[in-house]
Amino acid sequence: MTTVFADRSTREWQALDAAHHIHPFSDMGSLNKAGSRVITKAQGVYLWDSDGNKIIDGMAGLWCVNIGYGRKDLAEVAYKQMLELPYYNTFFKTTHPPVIELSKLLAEVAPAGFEHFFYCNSGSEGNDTTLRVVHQYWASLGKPGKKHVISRKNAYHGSTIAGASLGGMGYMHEQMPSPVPNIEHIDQPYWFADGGALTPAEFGLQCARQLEAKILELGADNVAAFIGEPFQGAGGVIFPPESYWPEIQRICRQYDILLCADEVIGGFGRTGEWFAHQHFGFEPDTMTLAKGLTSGYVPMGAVAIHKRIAEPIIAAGDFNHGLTYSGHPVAAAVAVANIKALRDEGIVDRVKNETGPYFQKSLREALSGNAIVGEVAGHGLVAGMQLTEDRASRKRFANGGDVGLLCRDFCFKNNLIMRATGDRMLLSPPLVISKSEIDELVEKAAHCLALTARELGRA
Ligand code: PXG
Repeated sequence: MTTVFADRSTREWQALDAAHHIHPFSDMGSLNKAGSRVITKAQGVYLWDSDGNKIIDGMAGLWCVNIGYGRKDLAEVAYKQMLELPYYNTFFKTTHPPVIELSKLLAEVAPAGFEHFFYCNSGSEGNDTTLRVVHQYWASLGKPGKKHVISRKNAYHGSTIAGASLGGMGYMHEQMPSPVPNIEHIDQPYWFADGGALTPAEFGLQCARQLEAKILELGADNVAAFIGEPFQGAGGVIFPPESYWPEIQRICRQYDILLCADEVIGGFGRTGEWFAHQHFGFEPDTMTLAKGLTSGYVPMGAVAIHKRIAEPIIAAGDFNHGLTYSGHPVAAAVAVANIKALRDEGIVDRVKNETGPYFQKSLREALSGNAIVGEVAGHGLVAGMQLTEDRASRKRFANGGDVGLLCRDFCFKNNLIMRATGDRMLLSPPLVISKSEIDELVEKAAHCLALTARELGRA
């Protein structure tokens, strides 16, 4: 097969990239000197770079390629849809078959009550939309005073101004002209770091009750919603204690506060359930969707709105929000093909019953003897490994992040994509990964973590 773009040498690609391309979340000075890795093709769970290295992708791209790379059926659907109707908008009393079919299908795979969907192009826009939906809901009930949204420190909700304001990343807030007002952050449920002598269950309740304290401080009449990732992804695959979400839900219901689940990473099978909140046993009012919605083949985001929220909004008249590409026909057509494949090929079921449990067990066994791995958190096909100076006391490394970067360098050299967030190493492979590919992934991850321990004189 000929490539879309003529072949160049790695040096040539890197020079052109350095000359003209500004990368996200990067120090361009040092990146341009070192040169980026040029990824040229992919198949299944593997990537190839411009030097011909075959790399196992333990991160499904950026937590998104749930269906795996190289699906011809998705490409064919996009091609056909582009020829038939490459674009039309969904403003001004119009619609089209792809967006209708997608909405019907999402209503089938989503939990009962999620029957309405608003479309955008990314998770960030999804959370901007969530904020708009929340405010429109309270306005439609005649309670416009409910304006505050409570989120969490170390949450990731995107990089638009609203997404980053909802998120709890201080280093992003520092670079914004001013954050969106009326957003408050409580602590994250990160037991390993902050749990002290409490049991995880006690700590989970304590963290959840910070929400109650914040609501009481602000006044329940002024609070619109709580937003959270069921498990924090970019923040380090932090799985909250089991006690956390039921208590959050109780508090939201008691004080009449909407519960918004950011399912951008957790959605579409990552934990073995269709949506991660189902794993944690709570019932949100809205869900932000992106990434796995199209498996990253084309950009798309959405907000799923429970009917108890959607109905008053629909009854209230104009909702003054929309994007040129809301419900884009090509993205919607790809999303339909992707979701049908995840469902009809039993991919999500396999994560729940087979590959997920196998991955979790293999990873824990392979790392049990590594002195710097303090915890393996996760479920299904997502895991966070805490690097620690002392396992027994859960003491973390003084320069949080240095050890993670050291490990990531070993991964790079060993053709493994494993992400580092501070001193946690993260894995989130494509959901189509086979057991033998899991063996390879776990073996490589364990090897790189062993090299890291040895470098620190701990093996
Ligand atoms: N919510 C969550 C939970 C996310 O993980 C977004 C919203 C924003 O989605 P968009 O499509 O606007 O990027 C995300 C995105 C990382 C990393 O380093 C994670 C994300 C994006 C970029 C980097 O782990 N998640």
